[in-house]
Amino acid sequence: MQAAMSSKKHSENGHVVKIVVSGPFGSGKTQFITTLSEIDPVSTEIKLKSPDDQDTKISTTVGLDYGRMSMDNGRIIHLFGTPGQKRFDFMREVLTVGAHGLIILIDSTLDDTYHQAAQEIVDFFRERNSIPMLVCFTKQDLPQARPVAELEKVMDFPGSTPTLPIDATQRQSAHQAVEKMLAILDGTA
Ligand SMILES: Nc1nc2c(ncn2[C@@H]2O[C@H](COP(=O)(O)OP(=O)(O)OP(=O)(O)O)[C@@H](O)[C@H]2O)c(=O)[nH]1
Ligand SMILES: [Mg+2]
Repeated sequence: MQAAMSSKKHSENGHVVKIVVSGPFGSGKTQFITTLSEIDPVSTEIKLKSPDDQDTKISTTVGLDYGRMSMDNGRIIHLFGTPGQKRFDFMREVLTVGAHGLIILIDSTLDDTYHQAAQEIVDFFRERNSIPMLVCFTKQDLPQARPVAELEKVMDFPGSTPTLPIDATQRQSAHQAVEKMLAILDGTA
């Protein structure tokens, strides 16, 4: 990732940006990358053995997700998704090497127990590195989604971490998250 090491601004034409997409099990990481990628995304899904995890979820990521997209001005964005299951925690560290930005996806529809798991992931990154972070609350299109203000109260984010409500299944909504991440990296957010 040579270009990423240069002192060019992230918004400049031709600049390559690496964004890691993380978050707890089932928060929408694979969906987010699939929605945005301009190439066939690389995925490492296996079927879930116990479908009691979530009614609609039949598979889980066991390695990584990878997708690539380009912005109107020529910026190339590499998206790397982590697995959500705890046994693959080490992949977060592996995938974060050389990353410019971190998007944490958190499911808006679940209760506070789930958000403790989300908090562990936020703390994991907070303790290990200082990569700029954007928190996106997914599934905001679903009727049971909790309001962002309520979710923010349940969680403790570093400093003034920006947050965004999204629907990871909709390109426009997911795209806004990447735009916001780039604005954070460029200091124009
Ligand atoms: N309606 C709606 N469904 C979503 C959204 N985000 C994800 N989903 C769905 O939620 C389910 C889980 O999404 P995944 O993308 O597999 O979640 P994940 O974070 O990759 O899961 P793991 O890799 O197992 O941790 C899938 O059926 C998605 O289509 C969203 O914003 N809105
Ligand atoms: Mg996944």
